[in-house]
Amino acid sequence: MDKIKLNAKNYKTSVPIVWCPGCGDFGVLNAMQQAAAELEIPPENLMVVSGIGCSSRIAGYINAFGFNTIHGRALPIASGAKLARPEMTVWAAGGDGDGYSIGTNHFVHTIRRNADITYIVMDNHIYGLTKGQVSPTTPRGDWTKSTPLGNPDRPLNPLALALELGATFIAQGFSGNVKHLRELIVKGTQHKGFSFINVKSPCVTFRGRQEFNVVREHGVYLDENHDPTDWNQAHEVTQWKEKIPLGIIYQVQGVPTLDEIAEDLRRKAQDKQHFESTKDLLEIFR
Ligand SMILES: Cc1ncc(C[n+]2csc(CCOP(=O)(O)OP(=O)(O)O)c2C)c(N)n1
Ligand code: SF4
Repeated sequence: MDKIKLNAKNYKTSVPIVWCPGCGDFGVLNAMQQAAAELEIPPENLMVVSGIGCSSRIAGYINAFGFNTIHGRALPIASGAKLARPEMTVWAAGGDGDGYSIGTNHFVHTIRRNADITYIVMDNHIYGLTKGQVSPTTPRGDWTKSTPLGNPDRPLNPLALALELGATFIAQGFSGNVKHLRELIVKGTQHKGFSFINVKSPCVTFRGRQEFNVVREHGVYLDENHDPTDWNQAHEVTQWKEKIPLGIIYQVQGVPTLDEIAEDLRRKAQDKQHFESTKDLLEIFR
């Protein structure tokens, strides 16, 4: 039988989309659906796991296995899904509040384990769903509903954090450039290991439409002068103050993934039928 050619429409669902008109997350949804089609992933081989937030609703809007889990917990659940079904493509998605506040611990440990999943964060610098409180990426001094005198905290730099933690694929996209974002998602999905894509995805309701212009004015697309395999160059890019880097910032191949390590342990445990002592059991972890 001829293979059916998939297109972005095959990844749409009938679930009503309740995002505000103009929300940046529409661009991310389009890019994910287009990337799935380009990668020709049959919907039954794709899983989208999210946390809680406006952005996390995305799991319901993509025709695939979907799990809108609990706040900050998309990554451990996505890692578990990948361990159970390594042949599936697993995407985790959510917001900056979900991933960099309550979910920070999972961000750290999923990077450390190099789970072979793609994590797409819709970074709008605010808590949208709960109506406009400060988030870890809100710029210092900005007014929000929970910082009426201005945000007193320095914003978190998720790109620098991921690089320092040893992430094997780090990219940044913009929901206002769906084509570019689609390419990043395709490359992130093809990467063997944890791929992290931070997406500037404006919340038009609680931060305003001008956030699109901020990215258009300050965004710099990385070109052939940037070598993503060079950690020092990547580090420099993550420290930009006035410019916003867009593209693949860092990528390193050949780092063992969580499912490869688990498979190796499984094989070693099966090879060794009996354990004489705890010492024997511990041997397999060496
Ligand atoms: C344990 C827990 N704490 C707090 C909340 C309330 N809550 C829901 S979404 C959210 C933040 C959402 O912000 P973000 O992840 O940036 O997503 P956005 O809505 O901006 O897309 C919070 C604090 C919750 N659902 N569960
Ligand atoms: S509140 Fe903000 S993040 Fe939520 S749907 Fe509306 S524009 Fe998007």
